[in-house]
Amino acid sequence: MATTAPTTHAALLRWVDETAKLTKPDRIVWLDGSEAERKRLTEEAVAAKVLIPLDQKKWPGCYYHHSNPNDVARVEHLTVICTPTREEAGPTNNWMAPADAYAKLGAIYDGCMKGRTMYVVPYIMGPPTSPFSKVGIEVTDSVYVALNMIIMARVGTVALERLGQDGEFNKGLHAVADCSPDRRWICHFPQDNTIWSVGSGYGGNALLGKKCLALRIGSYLAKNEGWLAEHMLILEAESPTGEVSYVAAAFPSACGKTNFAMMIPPKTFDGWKIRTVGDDIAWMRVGENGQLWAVNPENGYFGVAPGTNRKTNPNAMDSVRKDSLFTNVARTAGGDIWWEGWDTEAPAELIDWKGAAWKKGSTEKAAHPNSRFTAPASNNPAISSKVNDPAGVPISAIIFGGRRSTTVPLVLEAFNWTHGVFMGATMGSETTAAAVGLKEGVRRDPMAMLPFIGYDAGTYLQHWLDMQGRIPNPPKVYMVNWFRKDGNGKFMWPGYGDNMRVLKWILDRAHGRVTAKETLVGNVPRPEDINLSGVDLTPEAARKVMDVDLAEWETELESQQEWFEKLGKTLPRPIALQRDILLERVRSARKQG
Ligand code: OXD
Ligand code: MN
Repeated sequence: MATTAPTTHAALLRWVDETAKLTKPDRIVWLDGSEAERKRLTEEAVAAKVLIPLDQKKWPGCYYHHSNPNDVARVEHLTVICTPTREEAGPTNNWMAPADAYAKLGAIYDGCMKGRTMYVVPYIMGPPTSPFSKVGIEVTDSVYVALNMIIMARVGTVALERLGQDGEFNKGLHAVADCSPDRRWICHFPQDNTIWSVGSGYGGNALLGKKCLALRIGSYLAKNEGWLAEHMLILEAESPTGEVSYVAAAFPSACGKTNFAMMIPPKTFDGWKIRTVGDDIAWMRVGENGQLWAVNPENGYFGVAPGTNRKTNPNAMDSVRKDSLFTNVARTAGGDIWWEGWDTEAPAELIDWKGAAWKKGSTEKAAHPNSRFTAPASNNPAISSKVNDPAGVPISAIIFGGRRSTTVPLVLEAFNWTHGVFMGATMGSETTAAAVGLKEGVRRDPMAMLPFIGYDAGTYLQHWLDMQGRIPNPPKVYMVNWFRKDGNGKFMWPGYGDNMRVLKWILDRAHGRVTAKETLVGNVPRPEDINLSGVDLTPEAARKVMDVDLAEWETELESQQEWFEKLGKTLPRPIALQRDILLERVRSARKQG
């Protein structure tokens, strides 16, 4: 931690100087990423009541943070792509002209750090020596953000060393400022490799390496440089014979992504081991053997707490055991924590996420539904040994998943790359009436990237199609659905560890070990090829969860028209044609009865 700049990188020094002239902090502190620094910043945060220590015997190195109650989630309506033209941002993003955005936010930043410290956080997304990795500098007025960045990225001297005298870096300016929802903006300037975020201290808005750099700016860089920046977990699967494979999987939020990345296979799959490479983001490039190779640019987990327990995700529970931060969960006066979906019932009394007294039986939630843990990836007992490998890991299969109560079978294999891109482009997830601000029904969420594509969505799909020409040995592509319901509205598939059964079939296919049954909309497992021994499922339910119902598919394909119209004129023709072909085939099969 230094108050004089530990670098001679002229452009960096100039930018930090300009930023300080605008925001006018009392003090500038450069982070070095040392353990002593983490300790000192934590003490400062505790003294300022930004962090509350938990019981250090039970939760060593763990601290609690209440956010401003008006600032608890990503704000898609205030997230903006600032490209020279509106067309470059496309129909799925908010847009502002760069000059207007710089002027609007500049006025909010002006003097907003008076009386405060400006932390300069140099960081690397990706393993320090990897050709995949990118350097960012986040300037922030929040010690909480600085401490989260220390967990989520590789921070300090390591990043300045990689940058050298003249390396390229992302310029990230963040200020919580007065945390006013009226002066809250998350703006991205892809052409300037710049992010300006103001008015929020919440993770996805404020930890600029994550959604802002690794996905929005990342996807723009990836298109220009010929790679993929995706909202995907990366997992490692080791078979009983010691064969190690990797898959990348995209799921919209609330579909069990972290749980899948940290899955524990059922007892009947003894001998299979799942290890985590990443739980949220994958950067993928063509590498050795013409395969797609992936790295996880992050170094920690920023996970949703409610619903996480020793049964649903023991590895996540072990990951948060030490050196973790908890935001907006419930706590006890004695420094313990609790959230809805914890292993045990709530204690009689808690302090809720807003800091108010809470009594068991209250109709209010004790933890905010989007309360989070920030945990170092190195705490995960099932972390892959390849997580820091500069080459990344070779991807055998890409999986797209959503929450669909009908239509989408447990698993469907794409016929080819274009069909796989079509599957990703049309993937959707059901919202419920309870989810504020979202229309009930299926929200289309291409590759689970809807809020994260940093440019025009149709052009993004074209980039996916173009990648086929770059990948001599591409992964197979799948669609999965753990959430299909029976006639009584009950989930048919047990999910969690039993998803291993589906993953095993996917790997057997990817390695060419089993055949599949072709349906009009994709390939499905033959009953004998998917191991259901020991799973709580009647043969009839097993058939139904994997069934391709053509009447449902006709409705599904028809309903995609509205989405395609929204994407507009840049929707790639091969994607539109995929739908036409599938719909034609389904209609004619239905006519023939
Ligand atoms: C998300 C997250 O919102 O990972 O997708 O936090
Ligand atoms: Mn995410």
